[in-house]
Amino acid sequence: MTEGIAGDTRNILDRLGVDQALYTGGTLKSRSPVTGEEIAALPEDDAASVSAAIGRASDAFRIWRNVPAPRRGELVRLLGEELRASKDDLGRLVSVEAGKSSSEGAGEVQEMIDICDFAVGLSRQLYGLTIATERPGHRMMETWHPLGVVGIISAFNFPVAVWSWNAALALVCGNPVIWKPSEKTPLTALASQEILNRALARFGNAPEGLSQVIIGARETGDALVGDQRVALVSATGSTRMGREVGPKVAARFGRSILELGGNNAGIVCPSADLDMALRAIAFGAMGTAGQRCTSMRRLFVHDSIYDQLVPGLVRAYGSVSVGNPLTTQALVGPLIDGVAYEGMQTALQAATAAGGKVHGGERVSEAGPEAAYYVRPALVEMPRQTGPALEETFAPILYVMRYSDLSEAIDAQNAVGAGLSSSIFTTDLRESELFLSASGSDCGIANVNIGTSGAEIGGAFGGEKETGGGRESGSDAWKAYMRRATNTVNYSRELPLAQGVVFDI
Ligand code: UN1
Repeated sequence: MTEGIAGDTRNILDRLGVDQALYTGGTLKSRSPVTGEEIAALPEDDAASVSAAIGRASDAFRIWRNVPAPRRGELVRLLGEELRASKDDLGRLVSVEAGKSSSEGAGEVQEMIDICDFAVGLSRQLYGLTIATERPGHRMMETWHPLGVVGIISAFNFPVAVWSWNAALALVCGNPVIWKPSEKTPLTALASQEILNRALARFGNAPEGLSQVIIGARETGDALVGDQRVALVSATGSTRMGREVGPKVAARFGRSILELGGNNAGIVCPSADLDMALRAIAFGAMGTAGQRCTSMRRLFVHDSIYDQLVPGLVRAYGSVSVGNPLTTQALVGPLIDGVAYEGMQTALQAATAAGGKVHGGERVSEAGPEAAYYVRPALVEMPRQTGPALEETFAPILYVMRYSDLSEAIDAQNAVGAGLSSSIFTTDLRESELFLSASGSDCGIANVNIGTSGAEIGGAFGGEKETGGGRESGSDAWKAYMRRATNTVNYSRELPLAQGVVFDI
């Protein structure tokens, strides 16, 4: 297991300082989608070891919540430094394990660094309000306190960035974290934990159990989700997964942040800069082989420009480079596995049956061995929005449809279950403002003249409806990781009651 990609992986893990015992001789097999080869076999956590991890985290919470927030920020500052030092190795490991292009692998680590910087600033800005009170000699305010143990469940497609959005905020907010990475990408999690361990060693006196990784599949996640001691579960993945996790956490009155599926659309208006739109659509729909939750999956093109834009897009689909992300500069890497490939083919067959005209979508066998699944991204001209266009298929398929009336296009865009991201391409102020208005896009992210994917960490990230409603990352997303107390202080010698109530005893 030291040849080829497995050897390469081992070298990266060695350089990052990950103990071999954590990824050899175990039951969870990890494969690289780049070649389909097995690269590791990790020992798994069972319910008892998850429970023990939660116990350690609970103990850590009692200490960490009293560490001043700016001091907690110092740990995250050190994490950012360590990530900068390990950016190349971790980025490459993301490419090995998730199949991302080298630029996107590095970009993912940059996203981790960015959220660390954001969280460090935040550690001095966990502001509460002072509120006008109706009672004389009183002061009313709110304080934000640490919440408790935070469980993080992440998906294969952003194997490390999504953890960092949650962990950086949770740590400055005073909470320990327990991370259950996707069983498809456990090595990047071990590596990230090791990088954090280096920051912890430099930090000096952080409590044991402040950040832990648990390895396993569904049962491991279940043990985290069902445990009363986990105050917040932040889960990223499919809507199906969210339908299970959300109610389980709610049943024990836990808190959850759900970041689930997307069926993101773009609308191209007559006044759009078509060259720019084409490039934005190409990255949004084909980038990461269509495996971002923000990937563009539907496109509504105005009748008057359809024949200008769509043939150019079809050409771009035909010529985009598909190949090994470790040895070539290809823009499109592999699908994560054979199941994803089957899902893509099933959707394309359904699209054909619904009258769609499919361009691309075939397997690119020369890009990798039999066990790797490289595909040419598919553009499907659909007569109307039906069948597979209404669902999220986690693969590079873009359904293209014509429209003639913008309000109808917006209604069609909103007529799907998910509500994550959306874009309009226009230079007409009335059109863009309508799109951003209350009767416009119903998504958590609505963009003008950029694609649906590639959000920066400064904004709140997440979406509505079947996307789950959670917000992570920037803006005031930190509030989900803290509990709010409203405090009223009486500094007078009287006891006036609110609402003028009299109770003279
Ligand atoms: C995801 O696909 O789960 O906006 C997250 C983006 C990235 C994050 C995507 N910043 O595309």
